[in-house]
Amino acid sequence: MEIVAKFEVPYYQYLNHEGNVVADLPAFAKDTQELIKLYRLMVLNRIFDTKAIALQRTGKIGTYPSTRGQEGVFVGVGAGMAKDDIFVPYYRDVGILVQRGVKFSDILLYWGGDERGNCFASAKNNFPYSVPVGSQPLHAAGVATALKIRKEKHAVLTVTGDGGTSEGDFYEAMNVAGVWKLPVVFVVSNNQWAISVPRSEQTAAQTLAQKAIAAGFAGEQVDGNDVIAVRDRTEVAMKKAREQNEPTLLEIISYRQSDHTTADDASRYEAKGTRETHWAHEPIMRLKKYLEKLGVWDDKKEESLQTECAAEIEKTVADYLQTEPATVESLFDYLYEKLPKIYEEQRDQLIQLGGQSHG
Ligand SMILES: Cc1ncc(C[n+]2csc(CCOP(=O)(O)OP(=O)(O)O)c2C)c(N)n1
Ligand SMILES: [Mg+2]
Repeated sequence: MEIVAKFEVPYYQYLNHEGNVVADLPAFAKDTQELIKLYRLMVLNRIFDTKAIALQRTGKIGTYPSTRGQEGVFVGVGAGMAKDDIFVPYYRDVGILVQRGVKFSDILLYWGGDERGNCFASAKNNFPYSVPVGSQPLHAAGVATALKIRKEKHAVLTVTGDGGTSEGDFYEAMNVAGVWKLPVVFVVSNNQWAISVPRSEQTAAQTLAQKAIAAGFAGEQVDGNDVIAVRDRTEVAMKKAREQNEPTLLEIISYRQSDHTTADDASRYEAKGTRETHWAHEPIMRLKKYLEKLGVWDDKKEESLQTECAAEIEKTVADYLQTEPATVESLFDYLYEKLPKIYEEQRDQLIQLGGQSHG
């Protein structure tokens, strides 16, 4: 017997959960202003998240997938991308989209059932939200193929959940990315749940990162509660995709500190106390501890940041609530170039009945 192949999956962390540096920091992380920017974005996203859930509870939006506890993942990935890169989002990617020119008010509009919130007119390098699980990697591989044919030196990034990695589509996209050497990064946001299915029942694979190995490229794990690690590994992977047409899979590990969406009740399947145990590792407190140790953060700065971010979110919520509602018949607008007769009749009936959507 001889060994014909051997593989390794590295794990990246720079800040441990006590806020101590455990590895050589990347260059950007030596600039405290850069770290404060990341910190602010995580705080802003959490305030938005809390507000979005309150809006759903009071009937102002339809449903909402929380990002609580996962701010390090989405803020770090967004910060690691360049403006000209292309982003193919799944439904939990608020923290990335808002760094790429999408407004929080558009995100509320979308979850309020208004497709105008999903057109991202002011942020053209982003695909619209696509909710079918596992479909995004295929779209991303397609875009990466186009970039390669056009010889454009940008890269594509897409995010899939841990559950999404069990879909055939996910493997097909990875396979083609490997064999065609596509400039694409597959982020797997491993929040340890796919609605009620825990990671342990999702796959027998030891890591999700190793799924890249079968497709012929590298996979690595990143501590998703360490925003420094997430930004750094995203930057490295995107550079490799742009410059060498070499794909990467980043399995970014965090914990879903919420129900799956506002339509779910995790207390029916999540063991009592689990969430609280994981809370000790959440990303905002970790960076705050580090900033305090550096002597660049204190209670006064925290208070003014909280006030400033809350005001920004209040303003965006007001923008959303003041948006003229879409007409109900607009639900027929985005499926067909020319509406089939049967739908034309239904559309006309709706117009006769009158009525408006959100509000
Ligand atoms: C093809 C498909 N099957 C099922 C669903 C219903 N569904 C929505 S989210 C979800 C779980 C996804 O979990 P994961 O991929 O881990 O992402 P997370 O929501 O945890 O971020 C399922 C099964 C769907 N949207 N699309
Ligand atoms: Mg998940």
